[in-house]
Amino acid sequence: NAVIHREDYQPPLYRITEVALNVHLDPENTEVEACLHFQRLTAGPESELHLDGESLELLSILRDGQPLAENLFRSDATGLTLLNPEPEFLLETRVKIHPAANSTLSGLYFAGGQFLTQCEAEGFRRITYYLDRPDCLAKFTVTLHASRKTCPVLLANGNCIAQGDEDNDWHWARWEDPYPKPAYLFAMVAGDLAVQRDVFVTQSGRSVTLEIYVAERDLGACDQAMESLKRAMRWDEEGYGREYDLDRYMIVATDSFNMGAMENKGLNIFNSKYVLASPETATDTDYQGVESVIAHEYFHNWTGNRVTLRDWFQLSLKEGLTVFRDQEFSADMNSRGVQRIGDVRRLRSAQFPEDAGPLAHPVRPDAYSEINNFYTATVYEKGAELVRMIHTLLGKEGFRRGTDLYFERHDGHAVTIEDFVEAMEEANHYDLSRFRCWYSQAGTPQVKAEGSYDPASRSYTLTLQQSTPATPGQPNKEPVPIPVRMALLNTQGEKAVLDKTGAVEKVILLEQASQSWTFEGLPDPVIPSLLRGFSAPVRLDIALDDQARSFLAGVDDDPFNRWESAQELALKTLLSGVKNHQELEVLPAALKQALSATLKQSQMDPAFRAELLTLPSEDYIGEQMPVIAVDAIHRARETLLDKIGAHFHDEWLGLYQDLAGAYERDGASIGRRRLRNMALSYLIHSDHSRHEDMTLHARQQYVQADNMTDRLAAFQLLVQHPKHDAEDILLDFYQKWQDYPLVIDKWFAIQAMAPRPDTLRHVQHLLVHPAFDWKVPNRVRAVLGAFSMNPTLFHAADGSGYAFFAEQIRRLDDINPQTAARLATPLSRWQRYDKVRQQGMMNALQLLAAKAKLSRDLAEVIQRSYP
Ligand code: B3K
Ligand code: ZN
Repeated sequence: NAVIHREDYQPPLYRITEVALNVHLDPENTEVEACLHFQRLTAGPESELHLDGESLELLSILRDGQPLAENLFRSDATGLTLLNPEPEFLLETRVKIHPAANSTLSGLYFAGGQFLTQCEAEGFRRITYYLDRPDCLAKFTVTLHASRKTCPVLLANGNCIAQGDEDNDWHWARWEDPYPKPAYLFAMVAGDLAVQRDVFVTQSGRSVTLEIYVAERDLGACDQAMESLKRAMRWDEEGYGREYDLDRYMIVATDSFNMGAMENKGLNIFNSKYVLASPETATDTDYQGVESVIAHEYFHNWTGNRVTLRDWFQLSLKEGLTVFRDQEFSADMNSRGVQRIGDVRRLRSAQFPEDAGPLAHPVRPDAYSEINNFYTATVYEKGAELVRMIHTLLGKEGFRRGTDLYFERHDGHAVTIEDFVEAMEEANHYDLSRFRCWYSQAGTPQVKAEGSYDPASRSYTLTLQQSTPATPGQPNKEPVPIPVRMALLNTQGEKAVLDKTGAVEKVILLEQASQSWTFEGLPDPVIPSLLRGFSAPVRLDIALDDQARSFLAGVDDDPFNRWESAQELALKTLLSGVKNHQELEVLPAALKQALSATLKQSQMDPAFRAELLTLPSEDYIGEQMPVIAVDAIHRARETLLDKIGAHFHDEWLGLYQDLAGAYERDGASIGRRRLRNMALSYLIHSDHSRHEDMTLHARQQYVQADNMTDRLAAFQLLVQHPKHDAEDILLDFYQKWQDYPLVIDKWFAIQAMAPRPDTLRHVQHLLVHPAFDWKVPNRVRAVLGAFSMNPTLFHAADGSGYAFFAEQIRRLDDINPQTAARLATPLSRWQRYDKVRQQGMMNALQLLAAKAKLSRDLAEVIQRSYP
């Protein structure tokens, strides 16, 4: 498979000024007529023009109205090549495609009775011959034709400018998008859809029609999406001065989608998971997911669409920036501290492992063979952290000056990460030359901190050292500039004055391999609070004793660091329990004290309190070990949960009772449910020592809950309990919710993640359950994706989990290569396990490598995982 290199970028030979499409929609055989106006851009010797095209059946081809002679073009599996093209010409092609047979969900596909498209990254070439690259911007007019009966709704980007009837009960609609755009932002939808409408008045007083298209019976579940959209539109006006630019904004929900959502100009297409939410069917987490993805896709209108990408290596230009924007939006809408903790948790659980394994790549990659494999946690989440660091370095106003200049300069253009960094620099007269290294260098930097207080000079000296481990293709690493937000806390927990300006918090910049700072005029010893708010995506190694950590967990006014200190305390206990299980016989004093303090803080935001009381995940514990000790980690964590459950049994029971309340959707109620469900989980863990059956509480909650958050929490505790028989509950849940695919996905996923010895056998049954569907990615992820995150069963020492998993991925690859490749990535982490498991994982990779007709997507993942 050909590898594409960033350095080889060449501007296009031609531009396409205008595109007119005529699409006759039929599930079996759809015909696409494309009329493209080409203009030569660069002089040069090239006498061929290649148009991308995949799985297209060419029916006819005209140039300037005349059939094109056979010796003037050639077509193959990658597209159409025009020989000796004129400097300017009109090309008309007619092709046939097969939407119902398209299970890849890329290009035009027919699923759930609807026609839908997905063109990012390279799906448009599966619809018609085209210059399918993001730096080719054109104006599109699209005419859709379809049966009025099955497809009463016909949508495409922009404005509907005409429509009418046709013979045989068909009808048509013509859409025009006034903004030139790359083909990856093209979309069309046809089907029998209901719509919820609203209006948003922009800051300049224009009315924008907002439309959410869903199946009729889901009309009642669109409020969260609609409200989030309006909040996002307002927020982008206020925070960035960005106004929406079309008269309508449409969102379509589908159950058949490869990822979360897609920002097509004026016509977003969404996985229904990020649109539909009602209290009975969606958890609080689901509601937050809707809010953030709706905002994310909306923010793309400026960061991605108006200013787009020159080439796919620049992907993080739109994704990193847009993730940063959606994270900040969510922080403004909810609790900033809790939001940051969640964002960092995601970064650490997905991006850090990626950056430490064979799939590591820079935020701006240098090479790929299948671009869809680069929609990664590194490009998205680490990319967002880089933007956040620039924000930290320039300050809020400086950052805004930078984005203003960026939009002013590049509106309507296809640009690079370099252009973004330059705008930031020039608007602020700030030199980011060394910062650029963050974009080109893979791997997570490690920062080692050492500090000492000198009573004689009343000063504190802090030394920071950085190093970045080697990653594939990058054996030697440069130091990167690392902004470290810091404070020094005195023994009363107050922040000490750090300099003559009276600052009590500072951002110091670690640029060298090693640097020291001295802070003077400190009458008492201090404890450092470093990397506040997680100011850089690094691993911080700081030797603090339990007492200092417990102190910070109780008093640090930086919510992230306060949480981090609590995590570190628990982590230390867990790691020593992994090594020697007997260490867990008694709860360590510092941990006990920190937990007890948090349990007493009834004034504290309950969501934050729940964060402080959550133990690090098994994955995170494993991440800290040279070799992930799968079973010992599970055992240690379960034991610690039991101990904490039992020791604070009365407190958990008290919380569980006190926090009961009627369902509301405000932040306080969400936090209350979160903390209460955590109390329930600890209560069940307290069983073992008390010989009382706390699952009765869960059963009662399952039956009585008036919302999905509480019902699902109880359901999960019962189904995943290693000893509890929950067959009746499983059946009941399924019967109640069988008509709600998103809820049934949860039913599948919770079973696949259960740490029970019979889970593999169970998962095998799930794959032949009547509700299982290989063609629906949400369902496949609910079983296979969830199973691959099951820390003990996926990693069963006998290799049964890996072998089973590889078999299924092999099957999926023939149906949906993009999803297969993504799901396969956990196998890439084989180096992190013991020899026996390594062998099991390598066998699985070999089984996949040997597959006939291996997709380019999966081939690349395997090849990089196991070179
Ligand atoms: N831009 C899309 C992702 C497209 C993925 C293509 N394989 C969603 C988003 O990031 O907003
Ligand atoms: Zn995005």
